[in-house]
Amino acid sequence: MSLSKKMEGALNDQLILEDYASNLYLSMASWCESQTLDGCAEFMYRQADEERMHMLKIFHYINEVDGHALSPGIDQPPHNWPSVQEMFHEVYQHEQKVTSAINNLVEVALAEKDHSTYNFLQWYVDEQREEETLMRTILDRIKLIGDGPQSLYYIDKEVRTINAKAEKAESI
Ligand code: OFO
Repeated sequence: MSLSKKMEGALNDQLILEDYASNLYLSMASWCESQTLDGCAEFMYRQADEERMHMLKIFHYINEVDGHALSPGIDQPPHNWPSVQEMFHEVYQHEQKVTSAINNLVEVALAEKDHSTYNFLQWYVDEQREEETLMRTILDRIKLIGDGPQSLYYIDKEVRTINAKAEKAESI
């Protein structure tokens, strides 16, 4: 089987989005470290690696089905955030954007009657649901912890715990 040009183009566009997410999260990891938010940094480093893996999985798929995967260009992500709360809010918004891009890809696969790509994309549909839930959990905890004087300490501790759980769940 081979990819239609439309499907190939849409998958190549997704490579750009996944790669940008990886760069954005790497930049966030670095900012967290600069703020001595080491738990948040660990979380963002792991997310950056995951996004790179998401990008590569699509990359290999395109070539496997006789398309041509195009190595995505690098756009500079932001390097600073006004607060860790706002940073996580941006992560959540980015994940929502990726979810809607994945949904569009599924629509293209259906319109092209490309059942192989449709099946391949179901992994991403599940992954986006999990990632949105994870980011919402973090935002809810941040809201609960509030803005008190020690909030950063507790936010960082909480994110470290969430990260350890997510890491464990992935290794099962
Ligand atoms: Fe690639 O899952 Fe998030 O963006």
